[in-house]
Amino acid sequence: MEPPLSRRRFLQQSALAAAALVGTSRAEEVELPFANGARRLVAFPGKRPLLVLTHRPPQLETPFAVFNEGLLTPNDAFFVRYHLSGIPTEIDPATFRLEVSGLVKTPLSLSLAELRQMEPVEVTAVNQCSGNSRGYFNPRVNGGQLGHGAMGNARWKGVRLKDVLAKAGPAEGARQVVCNGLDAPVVPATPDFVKALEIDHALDGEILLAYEMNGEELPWLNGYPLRLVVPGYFGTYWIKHLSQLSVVGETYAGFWMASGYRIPATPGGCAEPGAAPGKTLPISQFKIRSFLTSLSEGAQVASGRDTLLRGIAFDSGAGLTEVQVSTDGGRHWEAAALGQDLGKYSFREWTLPWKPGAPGPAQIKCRAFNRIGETQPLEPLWNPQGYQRNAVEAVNLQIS
Ligand SMILES: Nc1nc2c(c(=O)[nH]1)N[C@H]1C(S)=C(S)[C@@H](COP(=O)(O)O)O[C@H]1N2
Ligand SMILES: [Mo]
Repeated sequence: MEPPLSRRRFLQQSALAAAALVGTSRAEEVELPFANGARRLVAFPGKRPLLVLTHRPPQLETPFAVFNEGLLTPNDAFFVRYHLSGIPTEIDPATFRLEVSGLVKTPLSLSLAELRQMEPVEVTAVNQCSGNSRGYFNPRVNGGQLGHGAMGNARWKGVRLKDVLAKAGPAEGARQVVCNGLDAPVVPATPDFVKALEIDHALDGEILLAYEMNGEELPWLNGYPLRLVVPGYFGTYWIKHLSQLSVVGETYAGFWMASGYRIPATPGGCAEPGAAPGKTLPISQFKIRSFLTSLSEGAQVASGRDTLLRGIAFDSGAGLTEVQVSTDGGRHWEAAALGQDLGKYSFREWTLPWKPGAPGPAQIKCRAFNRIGETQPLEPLWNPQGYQRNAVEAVNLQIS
Protein backbone atom coordinates (compact mmCIF):
# COMPACT_ATOMS: atom_id res chain seq x y z
CA MET A 1 0.00 0.00 0.00
CA GLU A 2 1.20 3.46 -0.85
CA PRO A 3 0.96 6.08 1.87
CA PRO A 4 -2.46 7.75 1.65
CA LEU A 5 -1.24 11.14 0.54
CA SER A 6 1.09 10.27 -2.31
CA ARG A 7 0.33 10.81 -5.96
CA ARG A 8 -1.82 8.11 -7.52
CA ARG A 9 -1.47 7.00 -11.03
CA PHE A 10 -3.58 4.77 -13.22
CA LEU A 11 -1.19 3.06 -15.60
CA GLN A 12 -3.62 3.46 -18.41
CA GLN A 13 -1.50 3.18 -21.51
CA SER A 14 0.56 0.15 -20.60
CA ALA A 15 -2.25 -1.59 -18.76
CA LEU A 16 -4.82 -1.03 -21.47
CA ALA A 17 -2.36 -2.09 -24.14
CA ALA A 18 -1.61 -5.26 -22.18
CA ALA A 19 -5.33 -5.83 -21.66
CA ALA A 20 -5.99 -5.39 -25.37
CA LEU A 21 -3.24 -7.86 -26.19
CA VAL A 22 -4.68 -10.43 -23.81
CA GLY A 23 -8.04 -9.61 -25.35
CA THR A 24 -6.92 -10.76 -28.76
CA SER A 25 -4.94 -13.80 -27.72
CA ARG A 26 -5.56 -15.95 -24.68
CA ALA A 27 -8.44 -14.28 -22.93
CA GLU A 28 -11.33 -16.42 -21.84
CA GLU A 29 -14.63 -15.69 -23.47
CA VAL A 30 -18.17 -15.90 -22.23
CA GLU A 31 -21.31 -15.94 -24.34
CA LEU A 32 -24.23 -13.81 -23.22
CA PRO A 33 -27.57 -15.30 -24.33
CA PHE A 34 -28.41 -12.85 -27.15
CA ALA A 35 -27.09 -12.05 -30.62
CA ASN A 36 -23.45 -10.83 -30.66
CA GLY A 37 -23.14 -11.83 -27.02
CA ALA A 38 -19.50 -13.06 -27.11
CA ARG A 39 -17.46 -11.13 -24.52
CA ARG A 40 -13.80 -11.36 -23.59
CA LEU A 41 -12.86 -11.54 -19.93
CA VAL A 42 -10.02 -9.09 -19.36
CA ALA A 43 -8.38 -7.85 -16.14
CA PHE A 44 -8.05 -4.05 -16.10
CA PRO A 45 -5.94 -2.39 -13.38
CA GLY A 46 -7.50 -3.06 -9.97
CA LYS A 47 -9.97 -5.50 -11.46
CA ARG A 48 -10.23 -9.26 -11.89
CA PRO A 49 -11.18 -10.45 -15.39
CA LEU A 50 -14.51 -8.82 -16.31
CA LEU A 51 -16.63 -8.89 -19.47
CA VAL A 52 -15.38 -6.21 -21.85
CA LEU A 53 -17.94 -4.16 -23.73
CA THR A 54 -15.45 -1.48 -24.80
CA HIS A 55 -11.77 -0.87 -23.94
CA ARG A 56 -11.75 2.85 -24.52
CA PRO A 57 -13.50 4.13 -22.57
CA PRO A 58 -13.51 1.13 -20.23
CA GLN A 59 -16.94 -0.49 -20.00
CA LEU A 60 -16.77 -3.70 -18.02
CA GLU A 61 -19.52 -5.99 -16.84
CA THR A 62 -19.47 -8.23 -13.74
CA PRO A 63 -19.65 -11.99 -14.44
CA PHE A 64 -23.08 -12.95 -13.12
CA ALA A 65 -21.74 -15.80 -10.93
CA VAL A 66 -20.20 -13.14 -8.64
CA PHE A 67 -23.70 -12.26 -7.40
CA ASN A 68 -24.02 -15.72 -5.87
CA GLU A 69 -20.86 -15.31 -3.78
CA GLY A 70 -22.15 -12.74 -1.31
CA LEU A 71 -24.39 -9.72 -0.99
CA LEU A 72 -21.56 -7.20 -1.36
CA THR A 73 -19.93 -7.09 -4.76
CA PRO A 74 -16.14 -7.18 -4.34
CA ASN A 75 -14.36 -4.02 -5.48
CA ASP A 76 -12.28 -5.88 -8.04
CA ALA A 77 -15.42 -7.39 -9.57
CA PHE A 78 -17.58 -4.25 -9.58
CA PHE A 79 -18.73 -3.16 -13.04
CA VAL A 80 -17.27 -0.11 -14.78
CA ARG A 81 -19.04 2.39 -16.99
CA TYR A 82 -17.53 5.48 -18.64
CA HIS A 83 -18.81 7.63 -21.48
CA LEU A 84 -15.67 9.56 -22.37
CA SER A 85 -12.28 8.21 -23.33
CA GLY A 86 -10.53 11.00 -21.45
CA ILE A 87 -10.55 9.29 -18.09
CA PRO A 88 -8.14 10.70 -15.50
CA THR A 89 -4.85 8.82 -15.32
CA GLU A 90 -3.14 10.74 -12.56
CA ILE A 91 -4.64 12.28 -9.44
CA ASP A 92 -2.72 13.75 -6.53
CA PRO A 93 -4.81 13.22 -3.40
CA ALA A 94 -2.86 16.01 -1.68
CA THR A 95 -3.88 18.64 -4.22
CA PHE A 96 -7.25 17.20 -5.32
CA ARG A 97 -10.08 19.62 -4.57
CA LEU A 98 -13.84 19.50 -4.71
CA GLU A 99 -15.08 22.91 -5.83
CA VAL A 100 -18.53 24.05 -4.73
CA SER A 101 -19.74 27.13 -6.56
CA GLY A 102 -22.69 28.86 -8.19
CA LEU A 103 -25.69 30.04 -6.17
CA VAL A 104 -24.03 29.64 -2.77
CA LYS A 105 -23.19 32.10 -0.03
CA THR A 106 -19.65 30.73 0.42
CA PRO A 107 -17.93 29.01 -2.52
CA LEU A 108 -15.77 26.13 -1.28
CA SER A 109 -12.64 24.32 -2.33
CA LEU A 110 -12.41 21.20 -0.17
CA SER A 111 -9.44 18.86 0.10
CA LEU A 112 -9.83 15.14 0.74
CA ALA A 113 -8.46 15.69 4.24
CA GLU A 114 -11.13 18.33 4.90
CA LEU A 115 -13.86 16.03 3.61
CA ARG A 116 -12.59 13.24 5.85
CA GLN A 117 -12.85 15.57 8.84
CA MET A 118 -16.58 15.94 8.30
CA GLU A 119 -19.04 13.50 9.88
CA PRO A 120 -18.68 10.15 8.07
CA VAL A 121 -21.78 8.23 7.00
CA GLU A 122 -22.15 4.73 5.59
CA VAL A 123 -24.81 3.17 3.41
CA THR A 124 -25.09 -0.16 1.62
CA ALA A 125 -26.54 0.58 -1.78
CA VAL A 126 -26.93 -0.90 -5.23
CA ASN A 127 -25.41 0.93 -8.17
CA GLN A 128 -27.08 -0.12 -11.40
CA CYS A 129 -26.63 1.22 -14.91
CA SER A 130 -29.82 2.40 -16.64
CA GLY A 131 -28.95 0.07 -19.50
CA ASN A 132 -28.36 -3.01 -17.35
CA SER A 133 -29.81 -6.03 -19.24
CA ARG A 134 -30.21 -4.00 -22.46
CA GLY A 135 -29.04 -6.97 -24.53
CA TYR A 136 -32.32 -8.75 -23.72
CA PHE A 137 -34.48 -6.05 -25.34
CA ASN A 138 -36.67 -7.28 -28.14
CA PRO A 139 -36.92 -5.57 -30.60
CA ARG A 140 -33.25 -4.84 -30.02
CA VAL A 141 -32.10 -1.28 -29.36
CA ASN A 142 -28.90 0.73 -29.78
CA GLY A 143 -26.43 1.07 -26.93
CA GLY A 144 -24.18 -1.25 -24.94
CA GLN A 145 -25.54 -4.77 -25.21
CA LEU A 146 -25.30 -5.56 -21.51
CA GLY A 147 -26.25 -8.76 -19.73
CA HIS A 148 -27.37 -8.50 -16.10
CA GLY A 149 -23.91 -7.59 -14.78
CA ALA A 150 -24.01 -3.78 -14.96
CA MET A 151 -24.99 -3.62 -11.30
CA GLY A 152 -23.33 -4.12 -7.95
CA ASN A 153 -23.94 -3.67 -4.24
CA ALA A 154 -21.38 -2.07 -1.94
CA ARG A 155 -20.94 -0.47 1.46
CA TRP A 156 -20.14 3.15 0.71
CA LYS A 157 -18.57 5.56 3.18
CA GLY A 158 -18.31 9.29 2.81
CA VAL A 159 -19.97 12.55 3.71
CA ARG A 160 -23.50 13.74 3.06
CA LEU A 161 -23.97 15.97 0.04
CA LYS A 162 -26.38 17.84 2.29
CA ASP A 163 -23.59 18.62 4.79
CA VAL A 164 -21.24 19.85 2.06
CA LEU A 165 -23.98 22.05 0.60
CA ALA A 166 -24.82 23.36 4.08
CA LYS A 167 -21.20 24.57 4.47
CA ALA A 168 -21.58 26.51 1.23
CA GLY A 169 -25.11 27.71 2.02
CA PRO A 170 -27.38 27.47 -1.04
CA ALA A 171 -28.69 30.92 -1.91
CA GLU A 172 -32.20 32.03 -2.74
CA GLY A 173 -33.47 30.53 -6.00
CA ALA A 174 -31.31 27.38 -5.90
CA ARG A 175 -32.95 24.77 -8.09
CA GLN A 176 -30.44 22.10 -9.05
CA VAL A 177 -26.93 20.93 -8.21
CA VAL A 178 -24.82 20.31 -11.29
CA CYS A 179 -22.19 17.60 -10.79
CA ASN A 180 -19.02 17.03 -12.81
CA GLY A 181 -16.02 14.74 -12.56
CA LEU A 182 -12.43 14.81 -13.78
CA ASP A 183 -13.03 12.83 -16.98
CA ALA A 184 -13.34 14.80 -20.18
CA PRO A 185 -14.12 14.35 -23.85
CA VAL A 186 -11.18 13.81 -26.19
CA VAL A 187 -12.74 15.94 -28.94
CA PRO A 188 -14.61 19.19 -28.28
CA ALA A 189 -17.71 17.98 -30.15
CA THR A 190 -18.43 15.40 -27.44
CA PRO A 191 -20.40 16.86 -24.54
CA ASP A 192 -18.75 16.49 -21.12
CA PHE A 193 -20.46 14.01 -18.80
CA VAL A 194 -22.31 16.28 -16.38
CA LYS A 195 -25.46 15.47 -14.42
CA ALA A 196 -27.88 17.51 -12.29
CA LEU A 197 -29.82 16.70 -9.13
CA GLU A 198 -32.94 18.54 -8.00
CA ILE A 199 -32.09 20.72 -4.98
CA ASP A 200 -34.61 18.95 -2.69
CA HIS A 201 -33.08 15.61 -3.58
CA ALA A 202 -29.56 16.97 -3.07
CA LEU A 203 -30.54 18.21 0.40
CA ASP A 204 -32.49 15.15 1.58
CA GLY A 205 -29.51 13.68 3.42
CA GLU A 206 -29.37 10.39 1.50
CA ILE A 207 -26.81 11.26 -1.17
CA LEU A 208 -23.16 10.72 -0.25
CA LEU A 209 -19.84 11.91 -1.56
CA ALA A 210 -18.12 8.58 -1.03
CA TYR A 211 -14.39 8.08 -0.59
CA GLU A 212 -14.56 4.42 0.49
CA MET A 213 -16.16 1.32 -0.95
CA ASN A 214 -16.36 -1.91 1.05
CA GLY A 215 -13.82 -0.61 3.56
CA GLU A 216 -11.16 0.42 1.02
CA GLU A 217 -10.52 3.58 -0.92
CA LEU A 218 -12.51 3.69 -4.14
CA PRO A 219 -11.03 1.67 -6.99
CA TRP A 220 -9.68 3.98 -9.68
CA LEU A 221 -12.21 2.83 -12.25
CA ASN A 222 -15.11 3.32 -9.80
CA GLY A 223 -14.30 6.97 -9.25
CA TYR A 224 -11.19 7.44 -7.07
CA PRO A 225 -10.90 9.55 -4.96
CA LEU A 226 -14.52 10.73 -4.59
CA ARG A 227 -17.85 9.81 -6.16
CA LEU A 228 -21.51 10.48 -5.71
CA VAL A 229 -23.66 7.71 -4.25
CA VAL A 230 -27.31 8.36 -5.04
CA PRO A 231 -29.18 5.51 -3.31
CA GLY A 232 -32.11 4.09 -5.23
CA TYR A 233 -31.24 6.05 -8.38
CA PHE A 234 -29.72 4.76 -11.59
CA GLY A 235 -25.93 4.87 -11.89
CA THR A 236 -25.94 7.76 -14.34
CA TYR A 237 -26.17 10.17 -11.36
CA TRP A 238 -23.32 8.52 -9.45
CA ILE A 239 -20.63 10.89 -10.79
CA LYS A 240 -17.11 9.48 -10.46
CA HIS A 241 -13.89 11.44 -9.78
CA LEU A 242 -16.30 14.14 -8.55
CA SER A 243 -14.57 17.52 -8.66
CA GLN A 244 -17.24 20.17 -9.17
CA LEU A 245 -20.63 20.93 -7.67
CA SER A 246 -22.43 23.98 -8.94
CA VAL A 247 -25.74 25.19 -7.56
CA VAL A 248 -27.91 26.68 -10.31
CA GLY A 249 -31.20 28.52 -10.44
CA GLU A 250 -32.57 26.81 -13.54
CA THR A 251 -33.01 23.34 -14.98
CA TYR A 252 -29.58 22.39 -16.27
CA ALA A 253 -29.75 21.74 -20.02
CA GLY A 254 -26.49 19.84 -20.71
CA PHE A 255 -26.62 16.96 -23.19
CA TRP A 256 -26.68 14.12 -20.62
CA MET A 257 -29.73 15.62 -18.89
CA ALA A 258 -31.64 17.23 -21.76
CA SER A 259 -31.03 14.56 -24.43
CA GLY A 260 -29.39 11.52 -22.85
CA TYR A 261 -30.77 9.31 -20.10
CA ARG A 262 -34.41 10.19 -20.66
CA ILE A 263 -37.36 7.80 -20.57
CA PRO A 264 -40.81 8.14 -22.11
CA ALA A 265 -43.15 10.10 -19.82
CA THR A 266 -45.62 7.22 -19.77
CA PRO A 267 -46.71 4.89 -16.96
CA GLY A 268 -43.83 2.43 -16.57
CA GLY A 269 -41.66 4.56 -18.86
CA CYS A 270 -42.45 2.30 -21.77
CA ALA A 271 -43.24 2.88 -25.41
CA GLU A 272 -44.44 0.90 -28.44
CA PRO A 273 -41.65 -0.13 -30.79
CA GLY A 274 -41.79 2.11 -33.84
CA ALA A 275 -44.11 4.72 -32.29
CA ALA A 276 -43.28 8.39 -32.76
CA PRO A 277 -41.22 9.69 -29.83
CA GLY A 278 -43.34 11.55 -27.25
CA LYS A 279 -42.60 13.56 -24.14
CA THR A 280 -39.67 12.31 -22.03
CA LEU A 281 -38.36 12.70 -18.49
CA PRO A 282 -34.90 12.27 -16.94
CA ILE A 283 -34.47 8.68 -15.75
CA SER A 284 -34.63 8.51 -11.98
CA GLN A 285 -35.22 5.63 -9.54
CA PHE A 286 -34.72 1.88 -9.96
CA LYS A 287 -37.59 -0.36 -10.74
CA ILE A 288 -37.92 -3.41 -8.51
CA ARG A 289 -35.92 -6.48 -9.66
CA SER A 290 -35.00 -10.00 -8.60
CA PHE A 291 -32.69 -12.70 -9.93
CA LEU A 292 -31.92 -16.36 -9.38
CA THR A 293 -28.17 -16.53 -8.75
CA SER A 294 -27.51 -20.11 -7.59
CA LEU A 295 -28.21 -21.77 -10.94
CA SER A 296 -27.47 -20.46 -14.40
CA GLU A 297 -29.14 -21.02 -17.74
CA GLY A 298 -28.77 -24.63 -18.89
CA ALA A 299 -27.65 -26.00 -15.49
CA GLN A 300 -28.33 -29.65 -14.64
CA VAL A 301 -30.04 -30.54 -11.36
CA ALA A 302 -30.69 -34.00 -9.93
CA SER A 303 -34.23 -35.30 -9.77
CA GLY A 304 -35.40 -35.79 -6.17
CA ARG A 305 -32.34 -34.14 -4.61
CA ASP A 306 -32.85 -31.35 -2.07
CA THR A 307 -31.67 -28.15 -3.72
CA LEU A 308 -31.55 -24.64 -2.28
CA LEU A 309 -32.57 -21.99 -4.78
CA ARG A 310 -30.97 -18.67 -3.96
CA GLY A 311 -31.03 -15.21 -5.43
CA ILE A 312 -31.13 -11.48 -4.86
CA ALA A 313 -33.76 -8.74 -5.01
CA PHE A 314 -33.69 -4.96 -4.72
CA ASP A 315 -35.84 -1.91 -5.29
CA SER A 316 -35.45 1.86 -5.03
CA GLY A 317 -35.68 1.84 -1.24
CA ALA A 318 -39.44 1.57 -0.72
CA GLY A 319 -38.87 -1.71 1.14
CA LEU A 320 -39.07 -5.26 -0.19
CA THR A 321 -41.92 -7.28 1.28
CA GLU A 322 -41.78 -10.58 -0.57
CA VAL A 323 -40.02 -12.61 -3.25
CA GLN A 324 -42.02 -15.35 -4.95
CA VAL A 325 -40.46 -18.18 -6.90
CA SER A 326 -41.91 -20.49 -9.52
CA THR A 327 -40.24 -23.77 -10.46
CA ASP A 328 -42.76 -24.61 -13.16
CA GLY A 329 -42.34 -21.69 -15.54
CA GLY A 330 -44.84 -19.41 -13.80
CA ARG A 331 -47.89 -21.59 -13.12
CA HIS A 332 -47.40 -21.78 -9.35
CA TRP A 333 -45.59 -19.29 -7.11
CA GLU A 334 -44.23 -19.82 -3.61
CA ALA A 335 -42.88 -17.27 -1.13
CA ALA A 336 -39.12 -17.46 -0.61
CA ALA A 337 -37.39 -16.72 2.71
CA LEU A 338 -35.75 -13.30 2.83
CA GLY A 339 -32.21 -13.09 4.20
CA GLN A 340 -30.41 -10.49 6.27
CA ASP A 341 -31.55 -6.90 5.80
CA LEU A 342 -28.50 -4.76 5.03
CA GLY A 343 -30.64 -1.66 4.54
CA LYS A 344 -33.33 -0.58 2.15
CA TYR A 345 -30.96 0.23 -0.72
CA SER A 346 -29.04 -3.06 -0.58
CA PHE A 347 -29.39 -6.36 -2.39
CA ARG A 348 -31.51 -8.70 -0.23
CA GLU A 349 -30.91 -12.43 -0.39
CA TRP A 350 -33.80 -14.83 -0.92
CA THR A 351 -33.77 -18.64 -0.61
CA LEU A 352 -36.24 -21.43 -1.32
CA PRO A 353 -35.71 -25.16 -0.78
CA TRP A 354 -36.68 -27.18 -3.86
CA LYS A 355 -36.81 -30.88 -4.72
CA PRO A 356 -36.64 -31.16 -8.52
CA GLY A 357 -39.33 -33.50 -9.87
CA ALA A 358 -39.28 -35.90 -12.79
CA PRO A 359 -36.40 -35.66 -15.29
CA GLY A 360 -36.97 -33.14 -18.08
CA PRO A 361 -36.79 -29.39 -18.59
CA ALA A 362 -37.70 -26.99 -15.79
CA GLN A 363 -37.98 -23.22 -15.71
CA ILE A 364 -37.32 -21.09 -12.64
CA LYS A 365 -38.73 -17.59 -12.30
CA CYS A 366 -38.74 -15.11 -9.43
CA ARG A 367 -40.54 -11.87 -8.75
CA ALA A 368 -40.22 -9.32 -5.97
CA PHE A 369 -42.85 -7.14 -4.29
CA ASN A 370 -42.44 -4.01 -2.16
CA ARG A 371 -44.33 -1.84 0.32
CA ILE A 372 -45.71 0.49 -2.32
CA GLY A 373 -47.25 -2.30 -4.37
CA GLU A 374 -44.58 -2.50 -7.04
CA THR A 375 -43.72 -5.79 -8.65
CA GLN A 376 -42.10 -7.02 -11.85
CA PRO A 377 -43.99 -7.42 -15.11
CA LEU A 378 -44.25 -10.97 -16.46
CA GLU A 379 -43.68 -9.62 -19.97
CA PRO A 380 -40.85 -7.14 -20.58
CA LEU A 381 -41.71 -3.47 -21.12
CA TRP A 382 -39.97 -1.78 -24.04
CA ASN A 383 -38.46 1.68 -24.54
CA PRO A 384 -36.23 2.98 -27.33
CA GLN A 385 -33.08 3.38 -25.16
CA GLY A 386 -33.21 -0.03 -23.56
CA TYR A 387 -33.38 1.40 -20.05
CA GLN A 388 -34.66 0.04 -16.74
CA ARG A 389 -35.51 -3.54 -17.69
CA ASN A 390 -37.20 -5.25 -14.74
CA ALA A 391 -39.22 -8.09 -16.24
CA VAL A 392 -39.46 -11.45 -14.49
CA GLU A 393 -36.43 -13.36 -15.81
CA ALA A 394 -36.60 -17.08 -16.61
CA VAL A 395 -33.78 -19.57 -16.08
CA ASN A 396 -34.10 -22.87 -17.95
CA LEU A 397 -32.69 -25.98 -16.28
CA GLN A 398 -32.45 -29.65 -17.06
CA ILE A 399 -33.58 -32.14 -14.40
CA SER A 400 -31.76 -35.44 -14.84
N1 LIG B 1 -17.27 10.90 -14.18
C1 LIG B 1 -18.14 9.98 -14.61
N2 LIG B 1 -19.00 9.47 -13.73
C2 LIG B 1 -19.89 8.54 -14.13
C3 LIG B 1 -19.98 8.12 -15.48
C4 LIG B 1 -19.05 8.70 -16.40
O1 LIG B 1 -19.05 8.39 -17.59
N3 LIG B 1 -18.15 9.61 -15.92
N4 LIG B 1 -20.94 7.20 -15.85
C5 LIG B 1 -22.09 7.03 -14.97
C6 LIG B 1 -22.88 5.85 -15.24
S1 LIG B 1 -23.96 5.93 -16.57
C7 LIG B 1 -22.89 4.75 -14.43
S2 LIG B 1 -23.89 3.44 -14.74
C8 LIG B 1 -22.02 4.69 -13.23
C9 LIG B 1 -21.25 3.41 -13.17
O2 LIG B 1 -20.47 3.37 -12.01
P1 LIG B 1 -19.21 2.42 -11.94
O3 LIG B 1 -18.40 2.62 -13.18
O4 LIG B 1 -18.50 2.74 -10.69
O5 LIG B 1 -19.76 1.01 -11.88
O6 LIG B 1 -21.10 5.76 -13.21
C10 LIG B 1 -21.67 7.01 -13.50
N5 LIG B 1 -20.72 8.05 -13.20
MO1 LIG C 1 -25.13 3.95 -16.77
